[in-house]
Amino acid sequence: MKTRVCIIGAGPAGLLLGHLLRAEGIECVVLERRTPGYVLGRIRAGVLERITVSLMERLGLDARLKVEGLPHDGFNLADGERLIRIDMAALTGKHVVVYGQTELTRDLMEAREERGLEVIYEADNVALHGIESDAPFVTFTKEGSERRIDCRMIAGCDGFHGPSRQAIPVGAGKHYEREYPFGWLGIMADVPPCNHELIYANHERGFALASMRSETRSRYYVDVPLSERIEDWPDERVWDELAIRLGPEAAAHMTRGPALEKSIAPLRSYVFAPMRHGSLLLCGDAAHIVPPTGAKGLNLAASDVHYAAEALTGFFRRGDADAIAGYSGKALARVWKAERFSWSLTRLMHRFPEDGPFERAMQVAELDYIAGSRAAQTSIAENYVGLPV
Ligand code: RFL
Ligand code: PHB
Repeated sequence: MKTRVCIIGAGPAGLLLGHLLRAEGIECVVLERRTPGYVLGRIRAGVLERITVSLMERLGLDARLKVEGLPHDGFNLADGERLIRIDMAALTGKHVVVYGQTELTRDLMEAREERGLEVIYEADNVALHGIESDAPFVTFTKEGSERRIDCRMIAGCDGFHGPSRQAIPVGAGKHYEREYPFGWLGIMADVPPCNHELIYANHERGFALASMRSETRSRYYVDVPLSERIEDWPDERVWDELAIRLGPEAAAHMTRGPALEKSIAPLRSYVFAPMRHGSLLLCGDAAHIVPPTGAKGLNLAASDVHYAAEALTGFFRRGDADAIAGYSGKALARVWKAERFSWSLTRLMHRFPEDGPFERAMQVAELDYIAGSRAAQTSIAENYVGLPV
C-alpha cells in the first residue's frame, strides 16, 4: 500500500490531522492499535480552547459541539476559605468550551467515511522504518498478516507510549521530564455539577477539581499519593473527600451518584525536542505531556496538528521543504509556554509532600496576590483560554 502521509494513532491528534490533510486533498492513512470502542471508552479531557474549536469549525465537524458544548466565561481557584474567580471573558474577551474529548473523538470518527479518511483499527506491531530517508515506510500486522505502507512522511500521533518517538535514534533529541509525587483520581457520574463553573481547590488535605461534561454529568478529581489503589476508594470515600476539599459551599450543592468511571492517572511534565526527525513529525502526547491542571493536553495536540497540517500542505502542494523544517520550532514555542503554565498551576494548587511551611506560605501569598491583582488574573486567564497560535 502507498500513501503520502502515514499517521500513527487515531486519538484526537491523529484523527484531526487526517481530516485536515483530506480537506487539502492530501492522501493519508491512519493506523490505530486499538478498536474504535476502546478509543471512545477512554475518558480524558473536557476543556477546549479556541484553537481546538476552530479546527472543528474549519472542518465543518462542529455541529454537535456548537449545540452541546458549554461556553465557560470563567473558572475558580479555591484555597479552603475563599473562591477567586478568574473572569476569562472580561479579562481576555475569550472563553473556553466544555466538551468531552470522547465526544470530539466521536465526531471525528463518525465523519471518516463521508470525508474519505481511511483508519485501520487493530493494527498490531506498528513499526517505523527509514525515517531518516525520503522514502520511509511503516509495517504492521492486521488479522495475522504482515502489511506495509510506503509513504513520503510519517506523523507520530501515537501518544506517550507509542512507537514513533522511540523510533528516533538515541542522541538525536533531548528529553525534559518531571514526575509528580501524586496522581489524580477521577470520577465521572450522571449528576448535575455542584457549580456552573470549574473549581480548582487547594485544601490542606490536598487538591480537588470540580468539572463537568454537561448539565447532567459531572467530572471530579482529587489528588492522591501514587501508592494509592483504586480499590481502596469506594465511591462514598471519593465523594466525602471531594466535599471536604471543595469546601462547604460546593459540598452543599454536590449531588452524589454511582461512578460511571473511576481511575487514577499519574501526573507528568515531559517534552521531547525537536519534534521532527527526518521524515517523522511528532504531534500531541507523542512529543509532550502536561499535568492536567491547566487543561492543556488535548489543546496542545490540536495546535501541533494545526502546525503539522500547514507544514505538510506547504510541502505537498508547493514543494516547500522549509515548511517541514520549521514545524518543530513553531510547535515547541507554544508547547513550552503551556508546559510552564501547567507546571506553575500544578505547583500552586497541590500540596507537595516535600514542602515545608515556607513553600506553603509562598502558595498562600501567591493566591493572595492573584485575588487582589487584575494583572495576575489576566496572566492566568490568557494562558487558560490558550495563547495565540
Ligand atoms: P492519545 O489520545 O493518547 O492518542 C494516541 C493514540 O495512539 C494509539 N497508539 C497506537 N496506535 C498504533 N500503534 C501503536 N503502537 C500505538 N500506541 C498508541 C493509541 O491507542 C491512541 O488512540 O494522544 P493524542 O491524540 O496526542 O491526544 C492527547 C490527549 O489525549 C491528551 O493530551 C489529553 O487527554 C490530556 N488531558 C486533558 N487535556 C486537555 O486539553 N484538557 C483537559 O481537560 C484534559 N484533562 C487529560 C485530562 C488527560 C487525562 N489523562 C487520563 C491522561 C484529564 C486526564 C485525567
Ligand atoms: C476535565 O473535565 O476532565 C478536566 C477539566 C479541567 C482540567 C482537567 C480535566 O484542568
